[in-house]
Amino acid sequence: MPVFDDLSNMIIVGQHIAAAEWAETELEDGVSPEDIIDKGMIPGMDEIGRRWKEQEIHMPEVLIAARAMQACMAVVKPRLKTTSDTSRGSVAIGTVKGDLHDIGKNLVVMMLEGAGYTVHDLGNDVAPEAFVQAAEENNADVVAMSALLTTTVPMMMETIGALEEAEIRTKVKVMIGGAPVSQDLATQIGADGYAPDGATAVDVISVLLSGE
Ligand code: B1M
Repeated sequence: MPVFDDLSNMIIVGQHIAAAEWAETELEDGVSPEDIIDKGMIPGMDEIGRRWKEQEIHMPEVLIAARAMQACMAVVKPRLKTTSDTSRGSVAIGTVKGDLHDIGKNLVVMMLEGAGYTVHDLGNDVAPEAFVQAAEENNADVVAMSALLTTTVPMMMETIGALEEAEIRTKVKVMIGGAPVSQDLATQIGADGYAPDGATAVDVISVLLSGE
């Protein structure tokens, strides 16, 4: 039985090589990628968040933990099962303008790809016009926006405005997520869906595209 706390601790102290090796070994032993993410990686990053909030650590510690998180994701990502041979739909996703947080968004990307969606990952600091362009160029079914800062949440509304201005709002569904975001906010700004995590994001998009 893997001790997921070991992985959480490696993330916390930023041992990116050891963390990636731990994930690799446990995957070989049959542990599921979802368990590695949910029971080892995310709790590690949550603890980093708590320590930063309490001012027990500073930016360099956060950055090395983020690097360990990304190193693990690189190992886990190819092992997430793809549940479908054909694409279930096209999703243009990014973290909104002014916001550099991309760990959570990257996890959502992994879950969506694993579930069989074609994902166009626009990265972080994505301007409203860039979401519009990506949605048009890729004929996206969904525009998915992440924000981690309360100050960048208004960019979600601006992006929805840009989709309306480009006259493609009726062609795409809009989903939002990220720590300062909620279902109430989604309703308020006219987004079609909200997901608190990657697994729910898959379910929400599935419902949005089924037209239920
Ligand atoms: Co920043 N940061 N940060 N940071 N950082 C937070 C978010 C903060 C809460 C810390 C705190 O003060 N307690 C705070 C925001 C406060 C607020 O506005 N409410 C904060 C701040 C203030 C800042 C800076 C302003 C600090 C400064 O410079 N003074 C600065 C801003 C830079 C910028 O963006 N312009 C900054 C910088 C950074 C780093 C660069 C050092 C680094 C980011 C590295 C990176 O992402 N590559 C960083 C980090 C790592 C954090 C914390 C510690 C961890 C975030 C994280 O990765 N969590 C964070 C504290 C915290 O969250 N407790 C903090 C793990 C991740 C798996 O969870 O991202 O929530 P999360 O994603 C979840 C869900 O939210 C959801 O699914 C994911 C998986 O379950 N989800 C979606 C996310 N996106 C989704 C989209 C969806 C659906 C679900 O659909 C589209």
